Amino acid sequence: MSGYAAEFMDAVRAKNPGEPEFLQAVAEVVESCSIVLDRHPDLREARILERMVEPERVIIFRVPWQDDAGEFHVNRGFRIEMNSAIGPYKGGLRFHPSVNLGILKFLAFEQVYKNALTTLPMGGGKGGSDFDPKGKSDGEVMRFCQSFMTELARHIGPDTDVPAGDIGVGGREIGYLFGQYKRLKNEFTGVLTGKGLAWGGSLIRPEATGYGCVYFAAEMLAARGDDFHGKTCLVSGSGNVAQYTIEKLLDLGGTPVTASDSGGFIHDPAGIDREKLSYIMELKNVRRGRISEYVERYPHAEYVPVDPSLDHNPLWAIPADCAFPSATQNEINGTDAANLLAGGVTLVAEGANMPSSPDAVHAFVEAGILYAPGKASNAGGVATSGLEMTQNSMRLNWSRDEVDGRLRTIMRDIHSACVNAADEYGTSGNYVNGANIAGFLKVAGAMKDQGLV
Ligand code: NDP
Ligand code: 2IT
Repeated sequence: MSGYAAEFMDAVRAKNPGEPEFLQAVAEVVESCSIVLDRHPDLREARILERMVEPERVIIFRVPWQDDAGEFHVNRGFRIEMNSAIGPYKGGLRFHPSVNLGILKFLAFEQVYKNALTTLPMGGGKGGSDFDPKGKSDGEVMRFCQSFMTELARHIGPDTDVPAGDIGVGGREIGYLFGQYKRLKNEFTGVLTGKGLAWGGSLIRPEATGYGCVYFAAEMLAARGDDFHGKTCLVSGSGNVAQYTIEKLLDLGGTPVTASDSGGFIHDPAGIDREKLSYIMELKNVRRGRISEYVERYPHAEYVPVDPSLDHNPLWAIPADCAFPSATQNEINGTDAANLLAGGVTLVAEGANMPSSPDAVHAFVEAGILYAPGKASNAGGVATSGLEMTQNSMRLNWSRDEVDGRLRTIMRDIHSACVNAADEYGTSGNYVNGANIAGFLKVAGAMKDQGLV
């Protein structure tokens, strides 16, 4: 890191102790953008980066709720309103016991640049709670969501801040949250995205993150005159992003062979076909079961439990052509990255947010493989949320083909924006720099135009 970047990071570190994920996300952007600041001293003088790392607003609140046995519980709720330079705050809600301020600040920070890349007018935000939906009844989840929204409703609105799903928040939770917002405000508006189709949702939104990630990867391959046919693909996670990544890989001729959850992974060398994928969808979305159950139904596949204290995840040591990490942050460390490269992987497209540790990112960039950072490759989800907002504003619904076509165009445009920015700043082929620079320049320009904001 250059002198300015190193000094900048020292100051951010001193001001945000105990937030390693946030510091990691900031360091990555700063590393890519110091070359931009060298070329644009006006942005440095305007202290744009210093302002960007300070959220516009952080809301932290108590969420009391009652379980089915009548016991009282309390969780912590958050909403980070990071940056509204180019549109209302936009970003998901995560319900997971690991949620804390630093993790949501990292996600909100990433979201600012990701949303800028989508070409749509959306600022960046993120929220959630340390509530663990696992093992809870529908009634418990509903009461939690109602309590969470009772406070959050004061801070959001269709032109202010528009939350959506993330880990632990899917269609069921968005329904409970939307119902409570409507009761409190007496307004039927597009205040959340990921809504049900009958009440303002958009076709393709559930599929969009996974589909978009595979569209982005297809663009990277096409730039090298290649495609997915005959390619073995590793996928982690078995939630929303992983499921639709697998589906689109099948559409485009790839062979997905793995899926995982926090307990371990399944490896199905014969390939996860459409019938097996529908089993996974029913298992995870309806029965809310564990991926280990896959091998009871398909005994030729192998289930490997993963001990979190291991220094690597054996999923990433399976020989393959492509990898789609779609579970959570830092799921690929330096050892995993070395294993992926040794196993023949030449394309990594991130469905999850920041799934690769800094060591892993450097290994991929150093090796010169096709490596897409999440803020570019997983932007299809929020982009389609943007399309849901547009449809809500127009009070009409687009067809599946219309939304899918727009998603495909957006992913192609994001790919071009990354390639062009990387070329312009002398780091051709580096999608990390391309994504960070293109996202940064758009938001920085808007902030500058708006004065001291
Ligand atoms: P889901 O809750 O639907 O699924 C999450 C999956 O990841 C589950 O299989 C879960 O396993 C696994 N997982 C979660 N936490 C961990 C962990 N700490 N260790 C190992 N496995 C874990 O979430 P999504 O599919 O929506 O999100 C996955 C990733 O994609 C996240 O990084 C999210 O931020 C990102 N993302 C999501 C978008 C969306 O539109 N939903 C858009 C862009 C990015 P288990 O059930 O055992 O917890
Ligand atoms: O990380 C993300 O981009 C999301 N969880 C989706 C956000 C959204 O507003 O659709």
